[in-house]
Amino acid sequence: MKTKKEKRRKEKGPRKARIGRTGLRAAALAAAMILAVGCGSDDTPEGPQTRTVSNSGGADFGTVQECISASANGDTCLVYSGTYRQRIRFQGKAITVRSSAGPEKTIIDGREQGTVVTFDGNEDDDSILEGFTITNGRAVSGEDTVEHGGGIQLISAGPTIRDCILLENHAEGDGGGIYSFSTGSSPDIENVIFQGNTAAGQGGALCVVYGKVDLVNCLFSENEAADGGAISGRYGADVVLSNCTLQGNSASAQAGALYLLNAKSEWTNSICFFHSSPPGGTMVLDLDPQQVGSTSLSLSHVDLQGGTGEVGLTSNCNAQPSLCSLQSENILDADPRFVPLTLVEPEETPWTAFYLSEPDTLRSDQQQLGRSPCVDAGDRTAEEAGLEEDTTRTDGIQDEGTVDLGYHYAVPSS
Ligand SMILES: [Ca+2]
Repeated sequence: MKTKKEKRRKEKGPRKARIGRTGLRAAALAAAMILAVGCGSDDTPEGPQTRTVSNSGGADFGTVQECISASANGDTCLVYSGTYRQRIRFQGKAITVRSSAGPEKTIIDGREQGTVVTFDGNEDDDSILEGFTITNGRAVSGEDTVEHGGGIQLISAGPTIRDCILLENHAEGDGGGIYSFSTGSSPDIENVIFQGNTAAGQGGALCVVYGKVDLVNCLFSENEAADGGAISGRYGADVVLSNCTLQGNSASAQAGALYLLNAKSEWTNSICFFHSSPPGGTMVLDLDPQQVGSTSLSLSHVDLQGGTGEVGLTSNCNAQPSLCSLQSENILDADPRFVPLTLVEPEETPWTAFYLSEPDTLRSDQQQLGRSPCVDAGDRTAEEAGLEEDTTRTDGIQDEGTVDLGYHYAVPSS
């Protein structure tokens, strides 16, 4: 899994904006160097630095936080495999914190002591968290803790979170996996798996209050909450999903998949199946008439169990239909024919991958299932979706032609 993603990352390289800013930084450093030399300073000017982290020795630092504290904008913390039992804060720095061996082998374990990763320093997309499993976060009210965002909490921050697994985090409030708050928050979340996260309130995997969250190629599986088993958006939130799979999430009060209150959400090329919630819909549009704003949901090329009949409107929405809207096109309501494969990592935890059935593979069980209706059901090519090197197939053959719906896996290394 990791190798393919690393390859893709390498080929795509860092974002252009980041290269541009790094270039400016380099120019500024060069100017500083000339000044420093001119003044006879002994300081040795340095460009962007990469520092290493290992909890078994042989690296610059033993903890991720020590490395972050020592880093300046443009620097990288390269974290070697291991389980790091700690919580980290980005401190507003435009740095990359990434693992060398991928999320299965590099785990940040919050030990149920609080939120595992905090972004609360106006970070933008030059602050990058990449290649970790984030687990055992626990958001509870307390002197040193908050009740929202068990795995990751974002307050006025828009970092890039990439190639991570949010596994079994919990919030006493909202957002078991991730809680994103404030109009200034606009994280980019790419290739992230949300598995088994829970919230006593809203959004078992993700809760967004104000601000915009972009989710590309993410998997939400078996997350639980009272409202919005997988995702909740409130009060001006804008939750955009493309090529995401939501499966088996559940809600005890309402909306196993998605709950929206004075918020909007747009879904493209995605799958939403096998959810559990009380009657009223897998997706629920709600309206708080005491607050400004409206609620809207747009679905395009989505395989949605029950079709748009599973999009429910609350009585407040029904009372003001002009403020609650659903737009949909190319909705499928067909069993996606997942081929669940049991994976036994990270840390020996068995869990399931959701590939799409493809009878052209040599697996006899898939030949009986037939081809998943989600294959080639997207609105653009795999290349246009940036997923031409990833796969929905158990044999790892890359997606070609029209993009398949839902989450794509990295192609295993041969
Ligand atoms: Ca395809």
